Amino acid sequence: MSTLSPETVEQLAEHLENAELEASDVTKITDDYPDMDFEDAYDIQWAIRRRKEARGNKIVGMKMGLTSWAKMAQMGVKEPCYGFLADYFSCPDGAAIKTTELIHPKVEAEIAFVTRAPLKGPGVHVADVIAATEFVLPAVEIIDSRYRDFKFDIKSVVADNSSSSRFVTGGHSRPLDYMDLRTCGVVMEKNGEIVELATGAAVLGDPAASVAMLANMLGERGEELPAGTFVMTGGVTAAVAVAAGDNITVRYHDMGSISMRFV
Ligand code: 0L1
Ligand code: MG
Repeated sequence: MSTLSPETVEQLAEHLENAELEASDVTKITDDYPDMDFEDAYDIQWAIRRRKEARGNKIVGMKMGLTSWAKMAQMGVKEPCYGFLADYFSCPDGAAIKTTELIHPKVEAEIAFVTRAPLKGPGVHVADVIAATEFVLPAVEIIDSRYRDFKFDIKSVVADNSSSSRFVTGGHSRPLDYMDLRTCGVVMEKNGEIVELATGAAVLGDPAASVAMLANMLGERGEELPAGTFVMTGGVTAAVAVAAGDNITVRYHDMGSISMRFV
């Protein structure tokens, strides 16, 4: 049940979106609104999404966050969350990513799905996701919480579009029946040194479970995942901080690799 008025939701959406667009950090919004609930938090996120669409941006996908124990432990929160991906978040493989447009970026190695049939919760399970998947592919997310020093709680994060900022796709897409994503190895290198490694099972036991959870969370708001949606399922490892001058390569078992540099 929402606790914030529609005017406050719009004000907070403007506040957080300005922080993103101006790359300037802010204090977590629950400091001022301690009683806000998850519905309020998602109301603010959806208001940010509407602001972007009204400005002409396209929504090109969805992401799940905090779906691995490594990420939950790193951030001290226990609930997965979702966010949306706007067109200008997307960067090509090999991109030079401008740190001047970001506050304190971190990279996450993820596995992404592209659907071919709609998924609408409640009740979506892994088998539904498998049946609705066109292909899977490597993706690296660059998160950038707008909160000072990445200090937040889960409701503040959700309102801030779950720290969504940039993402890079690359490597080779695969039909899901060709892959066992649970044993798909992922190795992240920063400046040529291995900094994180994991397999897909790190994400809720199976990255397909993350897509199912997203469809069920959207279902609570009467929303669905339309056919053809790109979905990032969450970092398989803890996120790695990056700064200008850093090079990141993520290698995936049998799906190629993705690289980017920060300038
Ligand atoms: O994609 C993510 O896992 C980010 C979720 C939000 C929390 C964070 O900024 O680490
Ligand atoms: Mg992520």
